[in-house]
Amino acid sequence: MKIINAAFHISVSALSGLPEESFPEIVFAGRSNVGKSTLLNSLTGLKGLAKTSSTPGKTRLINFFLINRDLYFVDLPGYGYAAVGQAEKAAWGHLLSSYIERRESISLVVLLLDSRHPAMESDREMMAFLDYHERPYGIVLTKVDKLTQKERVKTARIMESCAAKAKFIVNYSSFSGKGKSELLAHFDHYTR
Ligand SMILES: Nc1nc2c(ncn2[C@@H]2O[C@H](COP(=O)(O)OP(=O)(O)O)[C@@H](O)[C@H]2O)c(=O)[nH]1
Ligand SMILES: [Mg+2]
Repeated sequence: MKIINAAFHISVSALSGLPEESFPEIVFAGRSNVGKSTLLNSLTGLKGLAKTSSTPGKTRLINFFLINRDLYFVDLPGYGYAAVGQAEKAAWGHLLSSYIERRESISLVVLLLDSRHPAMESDREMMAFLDYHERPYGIVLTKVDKLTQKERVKTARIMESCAAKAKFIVNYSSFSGKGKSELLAHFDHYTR
């Protein structure tokens, strides 16, 4: 797909605030600081669309972006950030999991994994959760510009073993643009 139009639509902090299920939703999930906001900005070509931050754990809302006026990109709260309180963690966890469980219009979940530390405990839990709820998902390995050759080999090996069910695995760098056209091509199968 080609993104010709992207605009912030709404942020919600509870399921009751979700917009009507008018469009297919491509959902972006990943641990805090994995590079999700940066990826959304790079995909849409709009630098300020999703706020990026080098302070992890800041995004606590589900953000909807309307793409080409017929698709939502949905930015989920980052998970697995240790420094937030247990109660707060449970609250986001609930919002995130009930959204994924119940939302009919989700067409694809894009799971972002840091290419230097792919498939950590919380990532594996997320994959198991998506499998259990039969949500199709693809994997994006972020920040590949930071990988050494040795890490590249190690990451590829880890991905072979843990992601048999993923629809795709894309190596991505928001800084160089690597992986962008490949990822957008995969999205063609999940739009209307
Ligand atoms: N080297 C490199 N750094 C990145 C890339 N994408 C994001 N980052 C950095 O990772 C940090 C977290 O990014 P952000 O998009 O805010 O992560 P989020 O918490 O997942 O939304 C920021 O300091 C970004 O500059 C990338 O492709 N390459
Ligand atoms: Mg973010």
